[in-house]
Formats: sequence, structure tokens, C-alpha cells
Amino acid sequence: PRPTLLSDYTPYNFSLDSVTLDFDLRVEATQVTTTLSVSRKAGGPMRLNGEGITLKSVSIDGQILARKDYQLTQTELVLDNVPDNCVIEIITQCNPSQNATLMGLYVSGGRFCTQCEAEGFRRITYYPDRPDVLSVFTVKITADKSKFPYLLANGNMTDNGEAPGGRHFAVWEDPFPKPCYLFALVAGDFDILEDSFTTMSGRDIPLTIYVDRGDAPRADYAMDALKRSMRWDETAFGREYDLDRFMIVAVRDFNFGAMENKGLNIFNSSLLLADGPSATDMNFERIESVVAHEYFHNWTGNRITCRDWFQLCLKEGFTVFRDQEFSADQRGAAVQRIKDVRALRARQFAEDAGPLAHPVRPSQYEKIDNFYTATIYEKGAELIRMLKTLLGADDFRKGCDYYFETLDGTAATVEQFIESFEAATDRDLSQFMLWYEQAGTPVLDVKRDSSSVTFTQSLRATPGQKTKRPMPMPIKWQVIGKDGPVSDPQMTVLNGASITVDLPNDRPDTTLSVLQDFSSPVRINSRNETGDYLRLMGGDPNSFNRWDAGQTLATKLLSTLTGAIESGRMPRVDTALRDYVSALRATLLSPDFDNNFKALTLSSPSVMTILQTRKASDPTAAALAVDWLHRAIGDRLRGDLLPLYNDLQDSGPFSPDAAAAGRRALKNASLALMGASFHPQAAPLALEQFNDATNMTDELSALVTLSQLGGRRVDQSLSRFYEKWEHNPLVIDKWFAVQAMRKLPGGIHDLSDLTEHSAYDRRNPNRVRALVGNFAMSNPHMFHNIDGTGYDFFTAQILDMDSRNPQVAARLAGAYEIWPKLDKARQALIQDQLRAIMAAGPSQNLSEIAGKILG
Ligand code: HT7
Ligand code: ZN
Repeated sequence: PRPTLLSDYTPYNFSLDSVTLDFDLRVEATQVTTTLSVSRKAGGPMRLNGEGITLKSVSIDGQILARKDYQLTQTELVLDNVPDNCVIEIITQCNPSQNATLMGLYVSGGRFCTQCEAEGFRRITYYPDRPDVLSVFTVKITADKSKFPYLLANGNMTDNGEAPGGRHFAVWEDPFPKPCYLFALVAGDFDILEDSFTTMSGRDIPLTIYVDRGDAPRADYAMDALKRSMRWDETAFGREYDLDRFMIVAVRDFNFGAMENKGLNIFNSSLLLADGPSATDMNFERIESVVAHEYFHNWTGNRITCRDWFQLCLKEGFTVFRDQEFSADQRGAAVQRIKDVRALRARQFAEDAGPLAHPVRPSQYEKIDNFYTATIYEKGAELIRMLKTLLGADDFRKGCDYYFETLDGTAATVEQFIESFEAATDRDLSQFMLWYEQAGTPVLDVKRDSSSVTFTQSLRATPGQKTKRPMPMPIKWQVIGKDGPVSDPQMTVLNGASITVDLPNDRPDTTLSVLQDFSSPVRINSRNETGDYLRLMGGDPNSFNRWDAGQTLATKLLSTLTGAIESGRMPRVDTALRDYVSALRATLLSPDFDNNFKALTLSSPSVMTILQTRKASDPTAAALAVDWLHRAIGDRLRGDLLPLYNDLQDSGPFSPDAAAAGRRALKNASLALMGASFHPQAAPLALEQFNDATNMTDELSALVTLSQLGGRRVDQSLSRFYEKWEHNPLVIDKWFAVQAMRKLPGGIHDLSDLTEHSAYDRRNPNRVRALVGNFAMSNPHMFHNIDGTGYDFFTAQILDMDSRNPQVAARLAGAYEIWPKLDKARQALIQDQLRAIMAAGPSQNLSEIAGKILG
């Protein structure tokens, strides 16, 4: 298929003055009557997208069109002679119960719901399914009253009542013009949680969260996060909520995390429901950030939307930046920055270095669903962060205000966004656009002599982009001596290829702490020695760099260990290991750092990170290296871990706040290290913690430690866990995940057996991600088994999923993008798998991903 090109953009030739949608909801045959008031803006036919729906009739100004008056293909309805101003009525039918793509209108848990971003609306009716066609929507929903007591759509409810045959109806009007990807409809029976929020101008907004019967108490945390988000957007960005009510609905079958439909957010239930006994601290943290993210879209995405899908980062990058800033304010800036950068490096850097690399604003795509990537989201957020660093907080806010004021109600471009900052601050930001256009992660080389430092940037070719140009790069740095900093933090902006800066003072025995707070999304070649990293670990006032120094040391160790394991040599890392562990120990015992920071310092780099630093590596050797390092750290901290674990026991009532979560994180990191080093107390403690836990963080951490220790107690604990949580699907997802990430005693057969388990549901993306996704991403021993059985299993699961849900299948297949980093034997095995996928006649989504990975 011909890709869509950014350079081909042309505005739509009609404007839609209003849209009315009338849904006669029935599970197997829903009828939609669409009424469009249109006016012509340019010549040509009216082209309407449509997919997987049946056209019943089309009329213009009350005249039903004959079949010869329109063209109908699998994907389009084309109307030739449309008057300049007219009313078009289209009647279509769809089958929500058979819609396994989970795009458009579908049934989940016996309820109707919709997902329209990016191109799902065309599965509901024929329509210009593009983000730059904005209109005001009136929606009438009619459905069986007893089965579907709640009928919801965007905006405000203006009417409701009885309908014949035990049915009822509701009418919703959304006064804000929107593109159809923000349309939403939900119908079903729910438990509801209600609250309200008073905006900064004094308007009372009712807030409602709709969940499964019995789940309302588990929505308390999301409700609290919502109110905090609403307040934060007012204080941090001056943005007030606009509609008269705000609703969130939880659904269990969902392709993604959540969706920001205007006034009616729809959430994957895994990102909404939590309480202490059933949700981990990580679940609470994610819920807080995703609730905020979707709410913040109301301004960055909904009030100002995207001209076309190439501008996706305009809403996603900016909104991720806003949710990261919110989380930093709620939970602590340093720890938040570490977590964000860790995620960026693990996922986005890998993407940028592999066959799927693409710019933050791509210039072509085959299926836009495949572009909801770490590059668009996370690197997109880093670009906004750099902009703030370059401009300073005040000018950044001025630019944001200008953007919101001048582009409200429009579908904008990245250029218009950048121009807002230029107009508001009188700066030239044209070179900054390169960050949006060039794929790949730049390398920042740091070379110092006694009195100066030279920063040099370079960027390797990526698929389709051979030559690259220097980009403006803010570099925060500081000089650190043996007793701490010997200069103030400095800021250098590298605009060209290279810049040399004088050091603020000329001391021989000093170390440079460069890229503090990760001020640009680059890889760094700092030329620092082990001693420099140890100094930074002990004395860098910048928390991010203090943590990062430890990660660099661990990565170096792991790379050496991987090489030794690959070639069957004994690893020679004694001195480096001793120094690294004593620096870890100093951090652990210091009263100056909080528990979250300490836990992050203890967490070692992932197998993915190690593979990124090496060429043609054996991933199972890298996984063994990680196991080896954990064991060695556990051995060397043997005397400290048990007292630390005991000290961190918490007997008070459960709280999901950052301080309590930090205690649990450090306690469970200590337990995991005791487990990794087979501390005699590890198994009894883990068992006791598992049996007595009153919160899921402790229960699950103990289960993971037990499952790593192996033996009979693993099966017993897993069975007990299953029986206890059988009726909570979100916890059963965890049960599948723990097993997917474990070296299963029966190998791949055990994994296949799990796909036959009565609780396994191959139509449910959460469950498939829990088992199949975690297997590919977090079980290197089994997934990369050289006998190829891990890959065979995975490919079979991808193809099975592709027959129902191409979006989720394509996303799973992304796990194969790592192949160029692997040893020759595995490269060949994965290439064979990708060829098999291509030969199986995959969906367009899967074919784009598999084809690009194969190269
Ligand atoms: N803007 C939302 C994207 C989304 C999505 C994309 C493709 C397929 C299904 C989807 N569901 C939601 C989510 C967000 O970034 O807020
Ligand atoms: Zn988003």
C-alpha cells in the first residue's frame, strides 16, 4: 500500500457546520444515522472514510441517492455532486459484538464502548476521519433500558426519556468543535463514584467514574488524582476545565492505556482501579500519571488538536511532558526524572538505534496506529523539556500561554507550536525544528584539558536519513572535587558541531558532572574513569547524575561480565565490583537520600541496556550477567540487607503516597538481593511476607522472589495466589505475568499450557500482554533460547492475535526489533520468524512493523 506522506497534506474541501449521530444500539446490528450540515470550501467530490460497516442509504437534502450517484469501495464513500450548502444523511449498520479490533464501536464485558483515535470513527459511520475536520456533535443514543441503564457521550446531556419496547434514550451535546477521533459513546450498567471540583473561576463540575459493579471503592485513588490534576493544570498552566461535567469509564478490553475523548475519558481498567490489597505501588503511580495525562489532553490535544497525524507529538509529547511535571510535583522531582529517563533509555533509545527509528515528527507512515511510539511520546516530551531549559521557566510559560490563546479551537502543526514560543519571547527557534525532523540519538562527546572542556555532537545515519545536522543542545554541567562541587552549575548551549568552554576554575583533581538532570536526550561519551564515577556517586549534588554514575558503573561491569560469559572466561571484575558495591553501600546507609532514591540506586540496568552497549551479543549471557551481578551485590551487602529489610517493615495503615511506596520499594529491593544471593533468610522471609502481606506490592514482590528461588514452594504460592485473586482480573494478569517472566521448569510447554488455562483469554489485550508481551520483553532466558522455541511460540501468538486485533499484534511484534544487536545465530532465527510472518499474509499493521524490522 502507498504510504501517507506529510508533504501530501491538503485541507478538506468541505466544512462540517454540525453533526448529528443517532445510534440505535443493538449488540449484533447497531444502526447509525449520521446527519451532516456541510458547506463547500473547495471543488471536488466529497470523500468519506468507512471500514467494516454496511451502507444502508445516503441522501442529500432529503433526496435518497441512487447507486449510480455515489462510489463505494472497501474504504471510501465518494459523493460526486454535492451542493455548496446542504444536509447529507447517511444510514449505516455495524456489528459491535463481532468487532475484535477494539476500534470503532465494540462490546466489552456486555457494554458498548468506542475507541476512535486514530482512525476508528470510520468503523462507525462514513465520515471525513481526519483530525483537521472539526465540528459540533449532537448524539442521540437509544438502547435497551434494563441492560444499558447508562447512556453516555461527549459533552452535556440535554434530554432523556423512554422509548418503545423497553428501550430508553439520551441526547448529548458537545458545544466544543472537535475532530471525530475525540468522539465517544458508552452504554451499559455500572457502579459509579461521584465527586465534584470547583474550578478557579468558581464553577462546580460534577465528576463521575463508571466502573464494574462492586469496583467503585477501587476508583477512589483515580478520583483523587483527577482532582489534583485539575487543580495543577490551573496553577501550573492557567488552564481551566470547560464543560459542565467530566466522566471517566473503565473498560477491560482496550488496545492502549486510556483515551482522552472530550469530557468522557475511557480507560483500560488496569489504569484506573486500585486499592492497597490488589494494586502495586507502581500501579498507583501509573494511575496517577495516566489520569493526569488524559485530563491534560483537554487543552493539549482537544482544545488545540493536530492538523494531521504527522503532528501527533504536538499533543502527545507536550502532554507527556505535562504529566511528568505533575508527577514530579506530586512525588519528588529527582526520583521522577530518574524514572522517566530510565524508561526513555530502555525503550526510546532502543527504538532510535534500530530498524524502527523515526523522527519525532515522521514524514510518512503506512498505518498511523503503529506510530504511537516511545519516540513520539517520550522523546517528544524531552523536546518540550529542552525548550523549557533553553527558554527558562518564565519565557516557556509565556510561549505556552501564547499557544493556548492564539490557536484555541484549531488543528495546529508543530511549526505553529514553535512559532508561538518565537512570537512570545522574540527568539529564533528555527534550528530547534531539527529535533523534530532528525531520527536517532545524538552522541555528546566530552573532552577536557586542564582549563577547558570541549563538547562535540554527532548523529549516525538512520533508516532513510543519511546526513544529519547539529541540533541545539542544552548541557548542564558542574565541576566536582573530592569533597563535593567546586563550581556552580553551568549551562552551555551547543548549537554547532562543537564548542569549547573555559572551566570556571583550574583544579587538577576534579571530575565533570555533565548533562545534569539529563538536560538533552543524548548518549554521552564523557571519557570519565571509574574513579570519576565513584566520586560522582558519592558527591554529585545533582541527584540524577549521582544515580546515573552508579548506572554507568553497573553497565560497564555487566558488559564485561557478558563478554566473559560469552567466551567462557572467568570474569575479572573484583576491584571494580568492590568499589561499586562500597559506593552502593554508602548510598544505602546515608541519611541524606530518600528510600525511593536508594531503591533506584540498587536497581541494575536491564538486559536491553546491556545489549545497547555491545555488538552481536548473546542475550542469555547478558541475562546471566545480570543474575551474577545481583548475586554478587547480595553477597557483598549480606550484613546490611537483613537489618535494612527489618528496619523498613511498616505496620501502619496502607498509604499509596511516595514516602510509603519508597519504604516498600527499598525493603523489597533488599529482599530481592537476599534472594539473588541465596541468603539463608531469603526463602523464609519471602514466604512469611507472601503469606502475611496486606498490600499487593509486598505480596507480589515476595512471590517474584519465591519464584526466582525455585522449588516446590513456588507452585504452592502460585496456586494460593490464584485462588485468592481468582475473581480479580487485574490481579490474575499479574499471575500470568509472574509466570511469563520466570524460567519455567517445563520450558516452553509450560508457557503453552498457560495459553490453554481457563483464565487465559486471547481476545483480551491485557491478558495477552501479561503473558505473551512479558515473555518476549522480560524473559530473556526463555525467549532467546538458542533452540528457537521461544521465538516459535511468540510468532504463533502474534499471528493468532493478528487474525483478530492487528494493532495489538503489530505492537507485540516490536519485540523483534532488537535482532540487529544479537549474535549471528539469533539474528538468523529472528529473521526467519519475520519472514514467516510476512509469508503468512499479515494485516497491514503487522506487515508494516515486521517488514521494517526485517529491513
Ligand atoms: N491519545 C490516546 C491514544 C490511543 C490510541 C491509539 C491507537 C489505538 C488505540 C488507542 N487508544 C488510545 C492515548 C493517549 O496518549 O492519551
Ligand atoms: Zn496522550
